[in-house]
Amino acid sequence: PQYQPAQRHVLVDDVDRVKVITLRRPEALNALHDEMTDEILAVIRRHEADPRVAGFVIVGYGTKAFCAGADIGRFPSLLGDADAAAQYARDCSRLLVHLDRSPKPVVAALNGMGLGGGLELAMRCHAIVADRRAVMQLPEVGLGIVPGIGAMVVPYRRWPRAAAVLHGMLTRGERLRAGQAQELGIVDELADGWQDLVTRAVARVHALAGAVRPIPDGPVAVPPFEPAPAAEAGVRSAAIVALIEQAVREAAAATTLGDALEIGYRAFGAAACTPAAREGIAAFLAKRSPDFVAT
Ligand code: CO8
Repeated sequence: PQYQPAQRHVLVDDVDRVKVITLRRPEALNALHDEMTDEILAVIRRHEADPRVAGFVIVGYGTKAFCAGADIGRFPSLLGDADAAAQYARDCSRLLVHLDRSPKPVVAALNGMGLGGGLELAMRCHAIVADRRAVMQLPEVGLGIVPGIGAMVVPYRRWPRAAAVLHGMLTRGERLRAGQAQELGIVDELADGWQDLVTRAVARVHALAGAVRPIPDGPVAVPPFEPAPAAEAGVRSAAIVALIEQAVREAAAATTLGDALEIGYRAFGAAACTPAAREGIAAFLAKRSPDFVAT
C-alpha cells in the first residue's frame, strides 16, 4: 500500500475532479506552521501527476479566516539569528516555490481574512476567488518583521498596476478589501458565502487547465515610496520600513524570480535581528500594542 502521511491540519475533499484542501487550525485562525505546509505539499505532490485530478483549491476552515499567516508562536526562537531566520523563510517557501512550478492549477478560495504568510500563499496560487467580505492584509510591519516569503516580490510582478497599493500594505499594514482587490486584478472573482466560493473556485480550476501562467522573471519597475507621516512615529519601526523599501527595490531589479525571492528571505533574516522584531513579537504574544519608539 502507498504511504499516506497523516493529515492532521488539513482536510481533503473531492469535488468534480478537484482536490479541495481545507486549512484546519481554527484555534489559531488557520495559521501556518511547518507540519501544515508539509501536509498541503504532500497532498499536491500525491495527486499532481494523476490525470483524474484537474487541480486543487485551497480554502480556510470556518468563515473568519482563510489563514492568519505564519504561526507567530514559532518566531521567538528565530530572533537574533539572521541565517536561521532566513533559512526558516526559505523552508516556509517550499510550498510556494512548488506552486510556481505546478503543472496543475491551484486556486485560493479566500473565505475570510488572508493575512501575512496566508496572503503570500494565496498570491502564489494561480487565481484567487474571494468571498465579498474577505480582507487581505500584511501585518508584518506591525510585528517588527517583513513579509519574507514573497509579498515584497511576487505581487509587483503579477499585478504591476497595484504597486502603489502594495506599497501601502507593506509599509503601513493597510488592509485591502476583496472588491478593491478585484478592481486591481489581484482577485479574479468574488463569491457570496462558503458554498458559492468553493463552487466558483472549483470551476476556475477547470477554466485554468492548461493555461497556468508563470510569474514573470523581471526586472520590473516600481513607483517610489511615500514618506511616512511624522504623526506615525512609534506606530511602526522606521528601521523595518526601510528594510521593506530596500528589499522591494532590490527584488524588483532582480532578473530572476529566484534571485528576487532570495532577497526577501535575507530581509526576513535581517529584520529578525532588530530590536523592532523583539518588541513586535513580544507585544503580539503578550496581547498588547507594540511600542516602536525606541526601535
Ligand atoms: N500565529 C499564531 N497564532 C495566531 C495567529 C498567528 N498568525 N493569528 C491568530 N492567532 C491566534 C491568536 O493568538 C488567538 O489564540 P488564543 O485564543 O490562544 O489567544 C487565536 O488565534 C484567535 O485570534 P484572536 O483572539 O486574536 O482573534 P481576533 O478576532 O481578536 O483577532 C486577528 C484576529 C486580528 C487576525 C489577530 O488574531 C491577529 O492579529 N493575528 C495575527 C495576524 C498576523 O499578524 N499575521 C501575520 C503573521 S507574520 C507572517 O505571516 C509572516 C510570514 C512571512 C515570514 C517569513 C517566514 C514565514
